[in-house]
Amino acid sequence: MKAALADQLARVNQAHLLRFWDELTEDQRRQLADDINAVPLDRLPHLTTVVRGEGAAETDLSNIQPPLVVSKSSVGRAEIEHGQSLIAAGKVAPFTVAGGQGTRLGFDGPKGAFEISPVKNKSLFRLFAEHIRATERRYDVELTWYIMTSPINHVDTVAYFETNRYFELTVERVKFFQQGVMPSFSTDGQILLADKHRLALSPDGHGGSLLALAQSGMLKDMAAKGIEHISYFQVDNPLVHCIDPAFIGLHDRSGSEMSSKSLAKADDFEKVGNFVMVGDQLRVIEYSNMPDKIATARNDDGSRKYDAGSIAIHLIRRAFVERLTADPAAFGLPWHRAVKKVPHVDLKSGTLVEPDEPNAVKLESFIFDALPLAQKPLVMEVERADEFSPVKNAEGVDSVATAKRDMSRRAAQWLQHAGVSVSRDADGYPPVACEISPMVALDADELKHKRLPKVVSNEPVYLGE
Ligand code: UD2
Repeated sequence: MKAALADQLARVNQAHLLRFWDELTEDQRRQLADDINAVPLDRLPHLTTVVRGEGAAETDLSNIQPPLVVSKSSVGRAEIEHGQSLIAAGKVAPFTVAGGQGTRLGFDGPKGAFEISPVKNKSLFRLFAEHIRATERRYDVELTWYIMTSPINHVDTVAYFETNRYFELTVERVKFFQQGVMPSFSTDGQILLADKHRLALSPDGHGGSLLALAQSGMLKDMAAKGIEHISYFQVDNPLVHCIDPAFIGLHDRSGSEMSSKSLAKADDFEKVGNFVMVGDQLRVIEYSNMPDKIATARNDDGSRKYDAGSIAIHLIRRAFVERLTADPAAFGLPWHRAVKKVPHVDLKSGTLVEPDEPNAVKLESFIFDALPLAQKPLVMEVERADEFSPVKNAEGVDSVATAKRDMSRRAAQWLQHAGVSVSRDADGYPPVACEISPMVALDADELKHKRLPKVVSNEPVYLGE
């Protein structure tokens, strides 16, 4: 085994990975070989140029314009009904990307297990599961929920669903699959060892979901079930409408291969991607790559010129993913480079180094880089208060506290819309925690048809089954 590995590694200048081979047990050698085999060695020459900052994904912004954005409120009845008929015919599947590390939140477990709802403390996964069950009941359809995990959280994620009896979903219709990994590199392109027998590996970014859908057999599973559209969302947004008829109807009717939701940015530097047109291509520029001059540009009337923020909710045609991944060797989204602190084994001393400063390069690909490859991509703008409040941080912006408050605000807003008297402050927040289970209503209009109290008192409000 050693000779074959050594030969492969020498060809891509990574022979140092076997530096401690002779000290390893048989099991450890097998583990190291597995890690090495998980790395796309044939792509290493290209990857190491990206690592050195020579071929990273960069967009020429000389020919940039704001994109055309369709407002959700302008989507017509016919489109909504079309979306509803696609859902009822089983042609849409929810898809959650949940392979990330969730380091900023500081939660020791899969992020989807984080308990967030303001009254009942339901976890993100439980909220999505209820949304999916409610959709099944409303449209009298069986949905399959695809969930992408990664080697860092796969076992824990599946165990969490098992402990919670799959939140009453049909077990066979919750499909987990794992995304690929990428090694961390030293800044000169050497793969780092996390241990003498382990590479420093991390998930390859949510852009890896496209290849993972193909290679795990999930695309075939979708095809066999007649699923045509993938309703993609991140694990961190408790306000997400996992399946949205207006969005689906608009996307399908427009013949779009990939559609995205946007919202008006909270400020110039909000940490969301930015939808832009570069020439005739729709693209997202991540906040970290957005030049200040463009982020702060204004229209003649003083409004923000580049105001469409990406909330990482997309509809993707299965046929589009099939087209892109038909030849896996030829397919690849651009790699984005991030310099991070990565503990690693020192090759001379064999001891573990815990760096104080960023010392390593991680590479990730992003799903939104598929937009310029799609036919007729479109952007639909939604209301922030109704659809977006991510849990990213333990405190401050996009935190546990803001997500809970925003869930209460939406519930209070829906109650008021349904004729219930609720006191709310100038920003719409109620004085007490409010929560509406997706099993009671999936949107404000559905709540109107439910039996409701006339007034909300000063006790926390929970509407559930
Ligand atoms: C993401 C978007 C940003 C904006 C924001 C909205 C990127 C690069 N940026 O920012 O533009 O839309 O969300 O909330 O996406 N994940 C995986 N595998 C991975 C990496 C991430 O499944 O290898 C999942 C992760 O579990 C989470 C989601 O992708 O559900 C977002 O990941 P993030 O927290 O790294 O993205 P963030 O918050 O920087």
